[in-house]
Amino acid sequence: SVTLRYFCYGCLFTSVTWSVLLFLYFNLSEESRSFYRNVPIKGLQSQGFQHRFQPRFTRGPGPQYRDGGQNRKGQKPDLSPEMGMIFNEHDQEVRDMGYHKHAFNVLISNRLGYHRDLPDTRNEKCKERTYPLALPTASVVICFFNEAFSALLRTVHSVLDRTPAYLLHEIILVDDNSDLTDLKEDLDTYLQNNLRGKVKLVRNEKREGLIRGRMIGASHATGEVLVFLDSHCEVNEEWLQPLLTPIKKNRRTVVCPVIDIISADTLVYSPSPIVRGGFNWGLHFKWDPVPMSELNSPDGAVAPIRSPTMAGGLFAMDRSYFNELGQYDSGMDIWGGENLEISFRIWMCGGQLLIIPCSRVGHIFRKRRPYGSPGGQDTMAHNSLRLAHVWMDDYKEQYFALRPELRNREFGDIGERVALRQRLQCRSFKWYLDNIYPEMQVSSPNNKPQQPVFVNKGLRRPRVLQRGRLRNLLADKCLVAQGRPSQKGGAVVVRDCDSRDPEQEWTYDEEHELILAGLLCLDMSEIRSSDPPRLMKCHGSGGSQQWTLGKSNRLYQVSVGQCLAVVDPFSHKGYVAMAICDGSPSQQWQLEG
Ligand code: LR7
Ligand code: MN
Repeated sequence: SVTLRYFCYGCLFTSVTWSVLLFLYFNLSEESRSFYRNVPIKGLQSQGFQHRFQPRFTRGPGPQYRDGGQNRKGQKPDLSPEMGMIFNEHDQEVRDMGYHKHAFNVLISNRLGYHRDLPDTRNEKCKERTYPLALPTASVVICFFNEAFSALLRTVHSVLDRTPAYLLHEIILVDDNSDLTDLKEDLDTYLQNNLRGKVKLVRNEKREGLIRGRMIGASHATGEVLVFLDSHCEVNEEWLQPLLTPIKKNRRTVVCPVIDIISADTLVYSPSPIVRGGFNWGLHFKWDPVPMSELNSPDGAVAPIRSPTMAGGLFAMDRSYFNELGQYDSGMDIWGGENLEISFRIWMCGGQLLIIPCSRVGHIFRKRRPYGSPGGQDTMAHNSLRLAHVWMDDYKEQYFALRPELRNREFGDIGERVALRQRLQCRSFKWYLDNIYPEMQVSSPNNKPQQPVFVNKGLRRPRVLQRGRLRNLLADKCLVAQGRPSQKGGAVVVRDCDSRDPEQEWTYDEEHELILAGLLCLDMSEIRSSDPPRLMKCHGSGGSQQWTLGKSNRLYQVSVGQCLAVVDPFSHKGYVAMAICDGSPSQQWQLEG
């Protein structure tokens, strides 16, 4: 329900650097590569081109997916848009199965391996900050269900690589009864061979869901602070110290990093704007702009920000305070609602919830959740009902006004949670709204929805790099809309070129979009990569609308990993399709002015 929109600010310079790095890698000694050899990881072993992308297993010497160590300000990391290129059927299968099972590009995730450098997305002022040396130790708890192996391992290694050892008490992995057998075996092998020591694995006998899963993880933890992460994250430079510092100062402080965006289609890591957590009366979490009144500290953009709610997945909390405050509601199942429940509880029962702008952790934002609940129940509704009945007093009516069908729905026994609220002598929901979330409108039904936080693409047009007709060199025809280009979109075909026809004019911009007649973007279906490309409204978030115009005249589609080809160059039908990039004449295109 949360849509993050963001710009691709210039992946332009990246491909050059990338090629240089690959070149260097090939020319490095056999010795540094033999490092990978005897590690049997299923599904990651492959021949041909792919051996270049085999993961690194420890942070030893040798090449890595580095950005040159410079992290030039405001730039994307050097991740080539062609990282997802498909070379054979095996690649295609990894990609398609990956989208099916995990809803992100697992092919790229595997190629990235378990370590990569990230752009340092912090404000410059953060880099000058210092933190006390004596800080509480952390137990990092990562609960997962059927996670893609490489994403899980990158989460773990990013923590090991970017956390001072003396602060990292342990990492606790909770396998929530995953049923992907490969994942189980691979993880066992990998943990035995590589991660003995700081990483512990707990397996749930049955599927518990992320809420009880985290409680189980926390019950095994012995560090002073609990840090929860989703299983597809990458922590950034100096992420932990700024989280631990405010907890050390006041143990009733719960802190969240800024959650940076890892694209599900390209795995590119980019900064998030500084926003804070809110919610709507449907009890969905949402991001809000930070009100001016909350920004007026002398430290401006880098001081902690009070947040009415948290997104849920990424936060740190004193372990004894977590227990004292009632952990989570163990009557909540699988997914949803626990984030608002713990947020309300923190504020109403004497704690505070802060977002720490100097701590950055990336998270893969997927467009759909790739799993359901075991019995197909709507666990979000079940969990929300529980939290509404325990914490929201009369304001639960706001929820029922939107979801009348839930008014009489069973939600199980909440006796213990009500008793907890009494025992902790928590304040009223009205107090919370008045003092912590005054922006929240208590509806009269005709209130306008609040402005979206993420900037609308239409407000800022990316710079045009090239303009002209898009001619296929073999067919000697140009790519056009099949009918008249309209707001609705539609198919594309090749037809005789006509230099005076404005409806044949494409623009190629710095965001790697191809826009026809200033109107619609060339777009690929992400679910069905076998479908031909089409024209769609521009969405501005790369992926399915991101193309590169290569040196060899190929037109490469970033999220699909294939090239645009004419199907039968001499047929009048003019059909086009995506195909494995092979440099053949049917795949050669020129954008000519
Ligand atoms: O049955 C399950 N068992 C699990 O162990 C279901 C899920 N999980 C694991 C899963 O593998 C993952 O590691 O739990 C974690 C979270 O599940 P996601 O990644 O499917 O959730 P999400 O990122 O879509 O949803 C957000 O809201 C959830 C509400 O229950 C949780 O609080 C997630 O942690 C939370 N994620 C974040 O806050 C990251 C930033 C997203 C935003 C905004
Ligand atoms: Mn997640």
